Amino acid sequence: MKIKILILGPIMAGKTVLANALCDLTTAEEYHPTQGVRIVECEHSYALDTSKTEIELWDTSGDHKFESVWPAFQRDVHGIIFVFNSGVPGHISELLLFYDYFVTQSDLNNHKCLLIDNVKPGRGDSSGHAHSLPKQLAPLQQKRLNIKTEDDILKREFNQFVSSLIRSVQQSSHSVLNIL
Ligand SMILES: Nc1nc2c(ncn2[C@@H]2O[C@H](COP(=O)(O)OP(=O)(O)OP(=O)(O)O)[C@@H](O)[C@H]2O)c(=O)[nH]1
Ligand SMILES: [Mg+2]
Repeated sequence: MKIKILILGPIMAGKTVLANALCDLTTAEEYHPTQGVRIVECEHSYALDTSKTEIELWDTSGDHKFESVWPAFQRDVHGIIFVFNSGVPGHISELLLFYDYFVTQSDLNNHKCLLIDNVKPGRGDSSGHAHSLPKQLAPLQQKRLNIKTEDDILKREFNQFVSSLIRSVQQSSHSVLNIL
């Protein structure tokens, strides 16, 4: 089975850092903006499935100059991880733009989304409170953590998220078989 997961969010939110952390790749110290998209693959063992699931992580650019390829990002997607920093002005409105295009307009179920509020140290908000999110985003699973230093928590969340995506793919293929 192959699962396609999009990583979306504003420029410099930490999407590339997150994709690298999940695939055990190292990230360069200096910032390199992603050009369009970078696809990285990792494997996942799901407890109820002895076969390994291949996961395609689509580490996208937060830059709107790549909007023309958003339809290709969207095609055959199973789940979305949104990365943002609630302490950075403008990130929540950017997040809503991505949410509107990739979830609301695409009719994707909120259960197939995970929100990661990346708390970067040194921004003065690392011990602060999470900034409240707009009500449209309330039904989404969300986690506030530092991607770089809390990668064990990140991996645990990710594994749970992927397991739930696999379950929903299996359930929908069972219902198709029942119809046939
Ligand atoms: N200290 C710290 N730095 C971070 C963290 N997340 C991201 N950064 C830094 O922030 C910068 C941007 O991170 P990226 O992951 O490249 O940002 P991006 O969301 O992929 O940005 P685009 O590809 O341009 O859309 C990099 O210099 C990272 O090293 C974090 O959790 N802690
Ligand atoms: Mg990037």
